[in-house]
Amino acid sequence: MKVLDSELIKGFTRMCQDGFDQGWHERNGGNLSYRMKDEEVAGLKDDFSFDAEWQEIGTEVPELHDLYFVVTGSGRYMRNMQTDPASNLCIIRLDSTGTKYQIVWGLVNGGRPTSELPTHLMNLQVLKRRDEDIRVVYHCHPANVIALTYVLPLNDRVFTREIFEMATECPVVFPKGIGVIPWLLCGGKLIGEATAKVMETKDFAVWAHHGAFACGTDFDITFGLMHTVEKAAEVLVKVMSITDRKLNTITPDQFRELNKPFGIEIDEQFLYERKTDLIGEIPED
Ligand code: 2HA
Ligand code: ZN
Repeated sequence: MKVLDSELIKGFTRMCQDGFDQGWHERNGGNLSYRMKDEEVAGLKDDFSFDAEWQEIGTEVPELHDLYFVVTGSGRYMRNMQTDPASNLCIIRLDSTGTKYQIVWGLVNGGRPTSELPTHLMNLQVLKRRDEDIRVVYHCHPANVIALTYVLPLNDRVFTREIFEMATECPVVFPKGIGVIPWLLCGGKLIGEATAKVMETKDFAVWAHHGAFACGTDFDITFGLMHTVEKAAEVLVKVMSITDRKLNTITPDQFRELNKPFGIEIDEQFLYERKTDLIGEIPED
């Protein structure tokens, strides 16, 4: 089968377009990666070429050796992915050591995979270890999540709890919470390591003053997670633009009520008792 006719590329580029339509991808902001299934590789391999040079990834991901990934191109615009996938994204395969990649399809006018390739692959490596079915990693620049990184403490517990309180759906969708990473230089190994550390236990990482990363088993789950967090962040931005304190909210015991009916286990570290009604209060313990 031709790569361009595959459901995989249709799903991948639809997600890019959906993110652009949400306003999360100004200019060339954001990137998307997907770890291909063996049967997807087998079905598309006839359309691949194995002549391109091997390039350094810039980090080591030995557990991903010889695997194939769909990734957006560096400097490319998400708004162009659906109309012209062959020039704007690529399929890469990793070498037997997990230190080099080769483009086997796409970026027909030249170019490289996303500048955030080290972070994507380091995330995909820890995620594969955590759950073999997690294969999508998505990065975008959602305005409300970014805005909150200027006014909330950059603390996983506080950030998660404040977002949880903005929509009952939140702890059901991401009971393990959000990890917050302080400002770090993007594009390199250090920020990749920090993000991968979050992904060892959580599905969502915030890069302060920059954007967010979400992961999931498929495009719908991953996009839906980003959408849920950004929607709750929007509510919090609205609340904080009215007041710095809440008159009413969801209590820790009310959150605990969700566990059984929804088959989840909300991490108790986020259900601390509040001493005040101030938004962004840091717990003592
Ligand atoms: O420009 O979003 O983090 C792509 C990015 C880099
Ligand atoms: Zn970015």
